[in-house]
Amino acid sequence: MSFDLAGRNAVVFGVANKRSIAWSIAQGLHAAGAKLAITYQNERLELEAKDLILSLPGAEAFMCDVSNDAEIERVFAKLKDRYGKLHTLVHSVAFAPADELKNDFVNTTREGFRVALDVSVYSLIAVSRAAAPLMDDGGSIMTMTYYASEKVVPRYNVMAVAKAGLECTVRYLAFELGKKNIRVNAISAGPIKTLAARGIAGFGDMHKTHAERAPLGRNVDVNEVGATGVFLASDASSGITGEVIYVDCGYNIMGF
Ligand code: NAD
Ligand code: 0WE
Repeated sequence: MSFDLAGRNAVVFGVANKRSIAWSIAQGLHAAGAKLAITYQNERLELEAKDLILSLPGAEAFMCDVSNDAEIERVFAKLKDRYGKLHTLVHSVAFAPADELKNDFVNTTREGFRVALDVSVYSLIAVSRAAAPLMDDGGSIMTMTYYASEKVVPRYNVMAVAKAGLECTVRYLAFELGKKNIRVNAISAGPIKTLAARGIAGFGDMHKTHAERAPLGRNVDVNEVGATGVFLASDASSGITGEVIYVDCGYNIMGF
């Protein structure tokens, strides 16, 4: 599978370590010839993320906490300066305070709700607004979602509300940015053992059951998500916008 992204500039948000979905997409974009800017959240992740990012020839690393407007502004000013134009934006960021994914949904706190929707949903609007003026040749924006936005997955809780909001945000952004030939889509990935999944109680059992029920009889590999990201960045997906694309070995089609 080879898509040619030579001459394209991409920015990827959400690399924490080598298991991150963002890292898999970044590697795929790089292999297809794109020039990459990759962001990581904060100083705590800097050591691991920066080494990884700089291991990709030509890639540049930027720190950006997406809950901070000034940091987003600062990063896009640098991107404009360094690259001029942007063609692809990957948003692979989500967070809810740990307690919100442990406690009963009915006890969701106002602050937990605010943080989850701010980091996991509003940030897509903020980075898309900042990226659009750099996407003079049109562009492709993608984000990561999960099936629990539609059907209940116990303990995904306020993150499910956030993902439902995120998928809706994708449609509204796709509508408005369509006139600039900017496409906006979401990839709905099956469960993958990343840092964000690691701390979740019962994730191991869920992962196993998911594989048993999926039509392909296995779980998705992170590089299959990476390949879909490359497809969405490429002209091969030029007619696709506002969509949620499932990369879940077919799990979502099952009723029983
Ligand atoms: P990950 O932990 O590697 O990535 C999550 C990223 O979000 C991290 O890099 C983290 O630093 C970043 N982040 C959190 N708060 C931030 C903030 N305030 N500012 C900037 N960055 C921030 O885990 P992942 O599984 O690769 O998650 C990436 C995306 O994929 C998320 O949107 C997640 O919901 C989604 N997703 C994951 C799975 C799964 O099973 N792992 C399945 C479907 C969708
Ligand atoms: O989107 C996710 C996880 C997102 C996530 C993970 C954490 C863990 C650490 C958001 N916020 C936090 N906050 C933390 O403090 N996934 C799709 C993976 C996931 O998480 C689940 C799952 C699955 C699958 C939580 C409960 C049930 C299933």
